[in-house]
Amino acid sequence: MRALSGIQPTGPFHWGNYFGAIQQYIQLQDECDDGSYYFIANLHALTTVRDHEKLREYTLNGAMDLLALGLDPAKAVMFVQSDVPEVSELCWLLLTGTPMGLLERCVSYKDKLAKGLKADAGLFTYPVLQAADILAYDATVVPVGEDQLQHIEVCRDIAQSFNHHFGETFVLPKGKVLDQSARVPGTDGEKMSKSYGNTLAVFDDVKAQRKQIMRIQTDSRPMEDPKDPAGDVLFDLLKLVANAEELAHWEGVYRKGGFGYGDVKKALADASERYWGPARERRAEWAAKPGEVREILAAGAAKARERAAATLKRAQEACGVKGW
Ligand code: AQP
Repeated sequence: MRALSGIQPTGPFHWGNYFGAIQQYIQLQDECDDGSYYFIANLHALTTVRDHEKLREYTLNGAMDLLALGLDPAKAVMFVQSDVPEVSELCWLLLTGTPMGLLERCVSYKDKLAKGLKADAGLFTYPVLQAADILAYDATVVPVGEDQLQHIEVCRDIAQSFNHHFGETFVLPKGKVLDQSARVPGTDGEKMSKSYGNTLAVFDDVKAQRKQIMRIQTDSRPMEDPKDPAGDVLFDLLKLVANAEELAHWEGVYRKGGFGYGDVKKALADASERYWGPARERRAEWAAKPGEVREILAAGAAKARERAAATLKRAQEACGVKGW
């Protein structure tokens, strides 16, 4: 098994990124017998971040976040997407055979349009660059949140079509989601998403995080009514950071009724502070060592390039743009 996944440096990483994806990266770095590759997707981020200083800052911060959360460069290859130019070249080979209709059906693109976000060709063709990212490393498994599963299907379609036309070239990957956190809700109950302004950032300072938690939207059911905790945003978030005892307590309180959401928010803020405390300390240590982080990323890029170059050559020969 070989794992590959990327995360966009479009802003501070949030609970959805961690519980949906990063948590899996950390598990898989121990489980993959054929390596694991994780990258900061700065080329993808260019579709949203237009400030070059911010993009640089988010890229380095993203790497520091991953290290603080437990990614270990001795076990996994960590790099920045743009440091492997072979992938962009592979992307063109794939784009030439990708039907427009396949991309037009992508939900994340349609959602962004529906929410009034500006669409450009980069956003529209995002799944093809993502396919190149995955196929370049012959990844067999792609740990992601639920929102990305459709893109992995698109990747498989593109790879199958290429293999069909030009002969077996690409390994077909499978997406992997965690049942309990495949779609973490944001402070408005919608999918937590950087571009929707509804996030709880992993590394916000304690005060800012409390403020965000206090802003979580709750329903207006009468306080005295018993409530089903299933599907309740506060309870869903509590499940991610609270221990079993606290959860059992709050489940009982919900079912009994007669409580205020303010108390649950306070419990969530306390649990969050405890849960992220150790990673926050490690994050402060990495922040003091930007040179070391850059070295880790450069070493990772060298390993990643070697693999991507071999795949690119295979694809170029298969489709006839090399060896003529
Ligand atoms: N709410 C979520 N629940 C579970 N998983 C999630 N992921 C994102 N949001 C949730 C997973 O995090 C990984 C990295 O995501 P990304 O930064 O590459 O882009 P994204 O999925 O589009 O994340 P955002 O926050 O929603 O960013 P914007 O708004 O910029 O598009 C992916 O594996 C994703 O599934």
